Amino acid sequence: MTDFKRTLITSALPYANGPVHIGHLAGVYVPADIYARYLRLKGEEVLFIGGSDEHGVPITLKARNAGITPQDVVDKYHAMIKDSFQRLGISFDVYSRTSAPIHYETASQFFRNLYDGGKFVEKTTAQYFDEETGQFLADRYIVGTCPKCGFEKAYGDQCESCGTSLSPTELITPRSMLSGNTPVLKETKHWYLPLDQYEPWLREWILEGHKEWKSNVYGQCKSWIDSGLQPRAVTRDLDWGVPVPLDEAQGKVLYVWFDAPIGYISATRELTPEWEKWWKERDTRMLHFIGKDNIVFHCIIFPAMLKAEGSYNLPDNVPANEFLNLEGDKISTSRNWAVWLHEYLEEFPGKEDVLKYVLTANAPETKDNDFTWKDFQTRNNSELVAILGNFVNRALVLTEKYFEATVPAAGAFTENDRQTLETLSVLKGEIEKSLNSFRFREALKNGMDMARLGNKYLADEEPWKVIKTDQERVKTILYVSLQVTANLTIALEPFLPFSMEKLRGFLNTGRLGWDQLGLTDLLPAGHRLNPSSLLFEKIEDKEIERQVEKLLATKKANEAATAGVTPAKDSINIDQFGMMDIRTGTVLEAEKVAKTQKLLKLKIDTGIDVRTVVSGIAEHYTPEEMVGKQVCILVNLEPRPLKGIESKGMILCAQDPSGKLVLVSPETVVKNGAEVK
Ligand code: B3M
Ligand code: ZN
Repeated sequence: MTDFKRTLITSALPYANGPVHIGHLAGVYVPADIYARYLRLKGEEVLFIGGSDEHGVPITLKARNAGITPQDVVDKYHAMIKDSFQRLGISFDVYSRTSAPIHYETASQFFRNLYDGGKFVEKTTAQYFDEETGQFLADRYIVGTCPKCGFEKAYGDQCESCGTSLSPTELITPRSMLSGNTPVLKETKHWYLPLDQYEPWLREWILEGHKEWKSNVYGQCKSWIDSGLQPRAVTRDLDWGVPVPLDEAQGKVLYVWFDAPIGYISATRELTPEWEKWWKERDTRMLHFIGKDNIVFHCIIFPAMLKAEGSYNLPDNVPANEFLNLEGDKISTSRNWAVWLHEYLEEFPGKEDVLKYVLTANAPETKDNDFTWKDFQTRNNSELVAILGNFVNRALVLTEKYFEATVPAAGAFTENDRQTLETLSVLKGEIEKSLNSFRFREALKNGMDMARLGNKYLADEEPWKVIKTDQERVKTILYVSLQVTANLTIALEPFLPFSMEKLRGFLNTGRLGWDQLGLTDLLPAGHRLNPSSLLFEKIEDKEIERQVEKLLATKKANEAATAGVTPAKDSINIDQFGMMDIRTGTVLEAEKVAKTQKLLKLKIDTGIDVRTVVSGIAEHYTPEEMVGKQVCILVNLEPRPLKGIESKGMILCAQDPSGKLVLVSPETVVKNGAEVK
């Protein structure tokens, strides 16, 4: 690493088509936040950039399915994501979005610069087109069988089963996501970034120049480069995105993965007029925090774009993480298999730091890892409560009890006192070493070792016993313990910002800088402490059981969905249910409706009146079977004509996934007109 004056930290822009979950947090936002807070604490110049990625086909598909506009979709999720990040304490300097006008301007300009500089290759190729909807089928608008693994629902840009990146024309038996039809090939012109031309440079820059990158990142880059890079289209035939700024490109937009990383630049521009200092001055260091599925875009494609443009810095490091699983299963938005941040914040108020702690202690840094609720509880109860909380609580409470909440003056130090205090700067060195190489779980462990040090010290010295014989000695013991406590507020500040703020409140001290970490006189004798309370609370079994049950319900719902059971509808309130007037009634007469397969005409005594109902049950019940049966009937359904017969109401049936209909009847005969509710 060369000398640098400032650090620009970017974190992957989450797609604004759903809320953020623990996988996103563990992979990207929690480590990025820890690093940003660490640098700020060191007094370094740092910017931490975030924002929502609001383009791409999944967003337009979601909008289409919900019958709303793509802008409606991104407005909803951008607001939700931004709010939940803020509540968790992710300390972005700016959280922008790629539908912002400044982004349109920045991304268009970037494209123009490359275009004017002759950096693109133009190609007209045959691409799939849906004749029914009159649309080209880019990326996720098309599905088909994966040529590599045979998975039948591979997308036009990627097979989610084997991970291979694809182009639509590679799919076997392609189908349109819009109409389900087989698409036809039609010619269209696009602009390509000739990645093949950058291959020698990428080899040199990454494979020779960045051997220090994490092995998972370096390895992925090497395998991409070794398998040969192809020109990549940076435009698409879509109507949602940044329009291609060329007259001849009507109806075309920039590919989402072209505009999204430029979003980092737009966000910096939104924040400060000095944005160029952060992007172009060579003494700025740039770091991209991302998940492993984004490595190729941040290590190969975006750097090639920046290189082609010519005036921007390249990333110094891309500390990408692997994936976090949940209770042994891959996290999945579509299967609702996730712990959603906004729900966690509602269900565990005041425990923002606990989530960050667990996700860091168990971060998927070198391999995929598993989040379990049991582990969450154990880490809270046996680490945060039993190690950290217990130590600071004892130091504070004993000082309150013996010395009226005032830091006592130390006498002569024993060997143990000296060693304990000296260990503080040793631990500082270890935390720094871990953080500087993006090993966050180890850094957190180093930080917690400081609390372990304090616990061991108290266990060795037993001030609660010594107080009976030697009050002077206890003054020294608590002086030392309080210095350890004050050091903890610095060492753990990047990881547990809310809790350390609370602890500083108890200690009656302001925020201390990283350069003060390791000092042994942070709290002078005579300094008054504030009243304290517990830093962390135990999490009870029932809270964990509730979460496990919630996941179990999700699992059941998913199983039901695969078995063909329709998912539950949105909830309604009791008044809405009460609007339906359902009664018992007896079928008096029944006959088939002429020239139909499915319809029976029924005369029913509803207790209120005798009326005619036309019902689609002829394939399941004969007229003879129906006569005399007591049924349930929705009597206040608007009358409607069916095959020329006015049908007044609807009889209730259960329908199984095969389509079979069974009448819903009272268990024993009741008076006609009884209300069903
Ligand atoms: N939105 C992919 C993702 O959320 C994409 C990241 C963009 S970073 C410029 O995983
Ligand atoms: Zn595949």
